[in-house]
Amino acid sequence: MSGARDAAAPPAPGPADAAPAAGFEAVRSALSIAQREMGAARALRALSLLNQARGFDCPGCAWPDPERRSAVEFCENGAKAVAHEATRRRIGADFFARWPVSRLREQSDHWLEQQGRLCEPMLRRRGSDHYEPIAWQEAFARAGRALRALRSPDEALFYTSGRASNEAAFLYQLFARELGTNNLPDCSNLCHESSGVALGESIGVGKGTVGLADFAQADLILVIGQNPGSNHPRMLGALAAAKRRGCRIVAINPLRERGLVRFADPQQPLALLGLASSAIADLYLQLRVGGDIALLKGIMRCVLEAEARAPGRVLDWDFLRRHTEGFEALREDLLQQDPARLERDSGISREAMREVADLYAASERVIACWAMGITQHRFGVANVQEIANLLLLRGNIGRPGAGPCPVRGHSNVQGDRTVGITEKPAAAFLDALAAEFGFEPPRAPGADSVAALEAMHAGRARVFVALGGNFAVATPDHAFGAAALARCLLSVQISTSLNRTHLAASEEALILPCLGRTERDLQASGAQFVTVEDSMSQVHRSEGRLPPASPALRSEPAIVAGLARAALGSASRVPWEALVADYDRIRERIERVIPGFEDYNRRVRRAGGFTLPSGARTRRFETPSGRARFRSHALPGLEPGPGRWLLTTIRSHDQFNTTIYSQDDRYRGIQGDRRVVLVNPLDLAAAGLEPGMRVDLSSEVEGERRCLRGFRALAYDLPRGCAAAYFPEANPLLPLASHAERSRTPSFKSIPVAIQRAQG
Ligand SMILES: Nc1nc2c(c(=O)[nH]1)N[C@H]1C(S)=C(S)[C@@H](COP(=O)(O)OP(=O)(O)OC[C@H]3O[C@@H](n4cnc5c(=O)[nH]c(N)nc54)[C@H](O)[C@@H]3O)O[C@H]1N2
Ligand SMILES: Nc1nc2c(c(=O)[nH]1)N[C@H]1C(S)=C(S)[C@@H](COP(=O)(O)OP(=O)(O)OC[C@H]3O[C@@H](n4cnc5c(=O)[nH]c(N)nc54)[C@H](O)[C@@H]3O)O[C@H]1N2
Ligand SMILES: [Mo]
Repeated sequence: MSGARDAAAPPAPGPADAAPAAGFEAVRSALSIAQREMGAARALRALSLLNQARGFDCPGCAWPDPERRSAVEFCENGAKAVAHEATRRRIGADFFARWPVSRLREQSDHWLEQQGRLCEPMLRRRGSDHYEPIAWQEAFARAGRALRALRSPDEALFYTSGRASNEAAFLYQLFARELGTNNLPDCSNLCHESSGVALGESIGVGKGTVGLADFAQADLILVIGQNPGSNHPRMLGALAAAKRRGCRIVAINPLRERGLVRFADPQQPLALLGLASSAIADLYLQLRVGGDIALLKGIMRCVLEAEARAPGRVLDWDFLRRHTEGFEALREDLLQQDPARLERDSGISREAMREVADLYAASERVIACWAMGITQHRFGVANVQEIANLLLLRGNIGRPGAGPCPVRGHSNVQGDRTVGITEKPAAAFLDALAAEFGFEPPRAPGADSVAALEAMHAGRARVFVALGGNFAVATPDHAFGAAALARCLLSVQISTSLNRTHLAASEEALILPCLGRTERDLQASGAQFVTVEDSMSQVHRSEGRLPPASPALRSEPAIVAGLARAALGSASRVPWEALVADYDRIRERIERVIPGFEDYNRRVRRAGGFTLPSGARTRRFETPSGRARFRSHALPGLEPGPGRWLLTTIRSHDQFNTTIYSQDDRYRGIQGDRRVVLVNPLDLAAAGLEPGMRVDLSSEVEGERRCLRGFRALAYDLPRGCAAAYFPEANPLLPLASHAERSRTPSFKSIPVAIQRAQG
């Protein structure tokens, strides 16, 4: 049985161990992309402002900025995200005159995004195959008329992607709610919703409890179902620094990801010259896809055994008695597990489980980090709650150096939730909104991302508005998404660049191009900044300084206000124009509605901003009983069956979600092709397939059969019976109905598939 492998073990049959992640290679790649897209001068200016106190927040991931910043406070992939936004390429009216929508549909997603920044508002009229320019006021009026004409405000959907600022997002939800709907699906539904639901129940708050300072104190950090080398590269710096202090790191991931194996810190001169790099993971558990519950139960069983050998010395009894409930039920559940089944389901040996348990029991302060490898399963909520169980056993929460750390994706996805982007608003929030603005917000829950697609498909929702994102590509079952949008009367998309969702066949479509993070935002009262909340609840400012891609662009808050005024008319209780004239006025409203933002405008102007309060951080658990709760879950039982694999979908090193920068995936040694499926070499041989061979993938989930043709099978170091393919190429294999229990996050990370030699 495979299991834990020492990080110093000989190279595996995958390309992951070839060289350290980051280092010179990363800096060179970042600079060359930046220069190609932006030109030398603009690149230098953009990168020197990135993540600096008076600059803009990186539009990439939500990893926080350290208190003491270096001159180079960004990573290779942050630089790519900035280059993509600050590119010199433009698409305006002439482009859309040349390209009918039907021909744009034939282009790849990569090609669409690479055309450059959208420059002016565009309208595709009913029956036309072309987008044509439209004046801003006319665009707003058109959208306003369509929204007013609906039989019910619940026929409108307001999707948000997590790049929107607090100010834009607050206005957007205000608009939807004054119109009369809670239909606010967002990318969080597709992402960390499982973490929010699970932690809310377990510890009374749907967010993590650690800050960067805790990384400097932990003795053990678990990195579960996360690939920070590509998706949160600056986290590797925090892990390497922890490592230098003697902190141990355990990686739990079916793929041996290079960034978790070895890292050369681009901020250290020796590392840049290729003279120094650090090993990251002390222990690397290559578990089976979907094997996390079995593994965590196995580890917890070993912790209980250690407690039995040294009663009173392993578990934190004082914490358990004072602050938790449900421990006895957890213990019973663990004791009745069959250890052989835990090994089989996780693919990890008992010895390796014991090794982690011993490390865990010997560590005073433990942090558990996780991302999409945990949340995007049918049992995503259960996964997160089993992680919380492990932490609770030794009181690893609410004290320095310890706690849960769901590492967020989009740079402001956490902030968007905080300021009201949710289809299930709390009553207290709605009460505060009502008191502040003097209208009665709707109380019935709205549609999440899955329900939004279903509603459009069934003709129950007719107008689709999106504040960023690429909804039809980020979601499962692309054909269903396209058909759903095609039934809408109107789609209105506030965007920076062209993507496939703009090409959906709704009767009419508007593209409203907006300023990006990097760009100067001038309003009536002068230059504005916006604010964002990182993955660790730190709220800080972000101010664009580059000249806008086009003089016709408007800011997201201004576009939302324009739409709101047009839809709600003069009867609206919100002074939209005044709020947009000076974003301090928006922040004053946020402060009055949402707890934790006291003195917002002053505190956010301080270097580093401020941290939002959270009860769990001080062991005040805001659950009904005031205690943290152990929640046990059944093993999911994931045997994909003979001749089948459990497929997980992953991001390459050269993409940001649906935006593909290139066809390469440097750290995994894959070049020039994204339609690939990674399979264990022994599995390939057993199935009579050869590496590089053309294959078809098919799935049979929820009674539906789907097939994707023209993939290439690659031999890769991952457990037998498991496979991996890229998001979004593999999304058509997943039906919309397959999602996590309770959080309804699509099960993007466990799709049973067959892999067969390509037909014909
Ligand atoms: N450069 C870049 N940065 C990004 C993004 C990007 O696309 N590009 N996206 C942003 C967003 S929105 C998000 S949500 C984050 C995503 O960040 P991640 O969650 O790191 O991204 P994924 O590629 O989805 O990777 C999931 C990891 O989980 C592992 N995994 C898959 N299945 C399982 C499983 O069953 N169990 C376990 N334990 N592990 C599993 C995979 O091997 C992979 O290493 O990154 C954010 N940052
Ligand atoms: N199979 C599979 N599917 C997945 C995932 C997976 O791991 N596997 N991950 C899921 C996850 S975690 C997420 S978060 C979703 C992502 O879903 P989305 O957030 O909907 O998708 P993105 O690709 O991030 O959106 C890219 C588009 O956003 C627009 N944009 C970029 N910057 C800005 C800006 O500053 N303002 C505005 N208004 N628009 C902007 C551009 O037009 C760009 O085309 O995908 C999900 N889908
Ligand atoms: Mo995400």
